Amino acid sequence: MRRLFLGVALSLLLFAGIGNAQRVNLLCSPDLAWCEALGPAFKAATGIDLEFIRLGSSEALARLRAEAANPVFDVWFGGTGDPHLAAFNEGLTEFYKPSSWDDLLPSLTKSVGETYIPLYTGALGFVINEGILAEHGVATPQCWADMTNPALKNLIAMPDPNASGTAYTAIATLVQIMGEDAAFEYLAALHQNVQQYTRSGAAPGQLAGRGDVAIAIQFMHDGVKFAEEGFPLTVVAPCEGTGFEIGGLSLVKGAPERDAAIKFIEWALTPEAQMIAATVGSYQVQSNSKTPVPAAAPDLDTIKLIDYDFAKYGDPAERDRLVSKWTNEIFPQPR
Ligand code: S7P
Repeated sequence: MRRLFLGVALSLLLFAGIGNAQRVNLLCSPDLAWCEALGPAFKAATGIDLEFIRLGSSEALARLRAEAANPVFDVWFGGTGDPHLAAFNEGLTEFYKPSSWDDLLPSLTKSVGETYIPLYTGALGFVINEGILAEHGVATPQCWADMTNPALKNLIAMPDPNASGTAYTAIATLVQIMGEDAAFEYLAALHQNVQQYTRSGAAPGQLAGRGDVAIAIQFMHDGVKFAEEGFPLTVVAPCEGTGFEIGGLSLVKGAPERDAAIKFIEWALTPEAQMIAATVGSYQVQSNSKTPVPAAAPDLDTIKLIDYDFAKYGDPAERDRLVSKWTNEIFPQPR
């Protein structure tokens, strides 16, 4: 009897433990190595398990839309800000104000308001294989205007805005710098030089690193990572000015593990958690003002950043309109 009682008590304790076990299901959009490093560090800090699926910004938004009636993910970590804003506006995420809100860089919290939590920031630019340019006798472009030089035909790669948040940031940036009509004329001229539109925002840099193209249009911090990995790449900030992302962190509305999700969000914004990024080659500037800026991060103070209108260009209708316009008017043009 005593053994039976002990056995039943043990099972009850075990099941109670399992019932209380928390696990965060993460939709993770930055570089895979950063996503992979999060789980062990979060477990060590909190005892909570973490699983993730990695999807780029736009694909992550599509996934949240598809699962809106029955959410699977608890938190969306990283990815360009526009789709986080769209997710908030569509009721797919809810705003959670973390206890570290006042420690986050004011320029970032002011820009996005109480929609999503800024996780990091980084500027768009050119990632360049100077050896390939030299083979073609072309000088290193310093400005957006240089990129339509016919000598660069087939030498540029950029992501496809239908699949990539990075690409949408580039289009919205050009519209803000040039005005919409001139930006679309520019995109048509640039199209003549583009050899490949990639699904992922970081992929153009890999093409440039391998010498398949000479120039990638993408976030500069991704180019720094590839250069550090040994690819012959340099990064350039366009002279006219450039756009930037405010990478997001969002609590999924109806998150199955809401309490664990909030613990993850609180942890992810600590300097200790944010410092993990640089250890795996992700050189964005992290949002917590107490997180040291990695020495390898492109210095945003020396880059001419535009006054990016996040509210306007994060609006889902505006985003869809610009992406459709590019898809219908630019992409089909023969080259
Ligand atoms: O690699 C880091 C990074 O560039 O990837 C994020 C994002 O997933 C890019 O999404 P797309 O593939 O949809 O362009 C950026 O937020 C981040 O800086």
